[in-house]
Amino acid sequence: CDRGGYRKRAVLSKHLVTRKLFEIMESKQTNLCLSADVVSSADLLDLADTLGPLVCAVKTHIDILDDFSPKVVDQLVEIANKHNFLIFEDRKFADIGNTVKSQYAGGAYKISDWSDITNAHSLPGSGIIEGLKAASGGRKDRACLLIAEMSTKNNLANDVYKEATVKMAEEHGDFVIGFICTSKVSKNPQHVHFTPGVKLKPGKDAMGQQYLTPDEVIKNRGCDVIIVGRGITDSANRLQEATAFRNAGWAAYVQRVSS
Ligand code: UP6
Repeated sequence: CDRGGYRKRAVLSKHLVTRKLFEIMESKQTNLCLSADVVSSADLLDLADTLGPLVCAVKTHIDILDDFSPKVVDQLVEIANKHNFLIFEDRKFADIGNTVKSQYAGGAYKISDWSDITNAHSLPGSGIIEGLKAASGGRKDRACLLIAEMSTKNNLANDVYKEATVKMAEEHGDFVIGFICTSKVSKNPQHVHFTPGVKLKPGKDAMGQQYLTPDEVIKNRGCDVIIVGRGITDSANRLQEATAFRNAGWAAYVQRVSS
């Protein structure tokens, strides 16, 4: 039994970004987050504009662009507003508070200026959250996901690590809105579970990535958002493939909440 669908959870969520995300998911009927792991700005913007109507969020690795310029993120924000999706920079911060503060707000990318959501490893302890929060200047429209589990084979996140990560999230609900994970790690309905390593068929890649299906992730494991990269970007027809993921993710959600 589900503890309320996305719509209910939008209403009870205190964080602006959580509310906005659940509202987008419900109104666009999608729990698909596109992982736009491409190396050209033109390709990134084209993907965001073409697939924007199908997704609740576009996840970037801004530092893999060969031709980054600040203009790219301005354009990405425009496209996000046009199609109503959130931007999620998958920075995976992992340093001391004082360092991540500069990495988040400064440097070449100024992530906190344009990305609604970012993420961080919980490994350094809660100082990393303090640093990121300080960099966001108390903006209520900025949020962070903690990496509770990874999709990769032989990763080191054990149950103790996971539980401590969830506790950290609970203690920083004004900035941490959920997790990167491969299962439902928190029972708090305000926590959003984002799951990478998703393809239409289970499998793996040559470097430790492991794939689960949308059905497994959303229906069986109770996660909220599927993150899909190569399953879409490697396809000859990205629009058709993204539609297939969107439909599969949504059907799995509908089955979960109606069971
Ligand atoms: N990602 C994972 N696994 C994790 C955390 N993050 O795959 O545990 C990210 C990768 C990539 C995307 O950095 O951007 O999710 C997955 O891409 P793929 O669908 O092409 O495998």
